[in-house]
Amino acid sequence: MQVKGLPEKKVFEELESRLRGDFTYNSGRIIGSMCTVPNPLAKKVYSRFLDKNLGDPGLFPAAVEIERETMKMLGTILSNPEASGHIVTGGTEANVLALWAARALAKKTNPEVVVPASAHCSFDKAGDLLGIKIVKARLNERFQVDVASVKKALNSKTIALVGMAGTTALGVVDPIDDLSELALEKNLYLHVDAAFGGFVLPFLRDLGYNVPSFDFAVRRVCSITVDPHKMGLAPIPAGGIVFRNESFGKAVSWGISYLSGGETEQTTLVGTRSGASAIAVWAVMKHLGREGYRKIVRKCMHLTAKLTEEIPKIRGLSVVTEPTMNVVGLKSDAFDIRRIAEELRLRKWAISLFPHHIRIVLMPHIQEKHVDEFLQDLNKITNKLIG
Ligand code: 0PR
Repeated sequence: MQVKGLPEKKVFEELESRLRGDFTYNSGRIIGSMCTVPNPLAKKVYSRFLDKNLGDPGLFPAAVEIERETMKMLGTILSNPEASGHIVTGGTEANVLALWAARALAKKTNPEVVVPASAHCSFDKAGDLLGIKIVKARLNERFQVDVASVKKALNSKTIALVGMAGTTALGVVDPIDDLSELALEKNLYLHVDAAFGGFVLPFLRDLGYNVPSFDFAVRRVCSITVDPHKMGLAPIPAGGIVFRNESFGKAVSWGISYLSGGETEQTTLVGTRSGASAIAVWAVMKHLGREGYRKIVRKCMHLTAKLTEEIPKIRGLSVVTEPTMNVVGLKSDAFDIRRIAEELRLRKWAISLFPHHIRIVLMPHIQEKHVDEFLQDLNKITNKLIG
């Protein structure tokens, strides 16, 4: 670090120029990511309340109350206004907290958790951290977890099942009802990872789409991950761990006695944590309301339908599966998908590449003209590869 400080203007100048090299959402080129431009009000609110620390409730009881209300709002879109939980750094931390609670409640040695083969890598991280063996169940032909395979994976050490409501690769929803039946029968914890889908499925349902049950309306669902910093339009970091009721989160409560509020109970991994994140989620949910999110999801689904319709018209290309939400899998039986990804990246499209497909996510920052340009480039690329 230099000895003499730089004036504000100089710091900004250098940062503006250095960060110009990054992709921007508004360019429409970020077409494979699950994040987007935060809502303008959420951004303002976030920067205004940066000093709020939810890790010291005695200092910030009002901010704690806002977080509590935020969790009720999240619970309400997930069919359970009695829900409780926390705004955390993201889906990874939320999934770690869910498995932490499940482990504490089960009190078994050498615990195992059965997750779908499609589960996000955060479950592997959680398993490694918590000393839980993560067992992967097979998928069926529609890329949902095969419940028979889950059943087969169970043994006396199993403590929990995980279902996905919007897989990372394809946005697929698992048969949560069937997982719930199984979990009830075997007395297991059931966690649903709706990190992406949690801010899509409730509004798709409102719009009249046929949405499978995935939330707290399903009997055995104990907790849900839902990330405001994905389709919730909140600033990063904002993940959500929502428990059916307080008792689940309390399974991992830690008593802290020396803070300003006296005896304090912490039910999060992190101590000092951002109040601004939780307050910004509260603000964007209040501001947009169900109607606002519905509108956003409707536009994303319109573009998803367009892309899904147009892709098969391009020689050699098709979609992996009919999308449930605004995630499209692009595959090819004629070309090596890695070649297509490479050509797209050369043309400055930021796409995600999975082993057998390219993932396109039609986030709120994507406009119709971006989809048109993308399709034109796909046409050019396939023509070039055909030679
Ligand atoms: N659960 C699911 C279903 C996810 O898809 C993700 C991440 C997580 C949990 C973990 O969430 P955090 O990354 O918030 O901890 N899904 C995105 C993905 O892996 C994360 C992401 C988002 C990556 C934007 C890149 C990006 O530009 O694709």
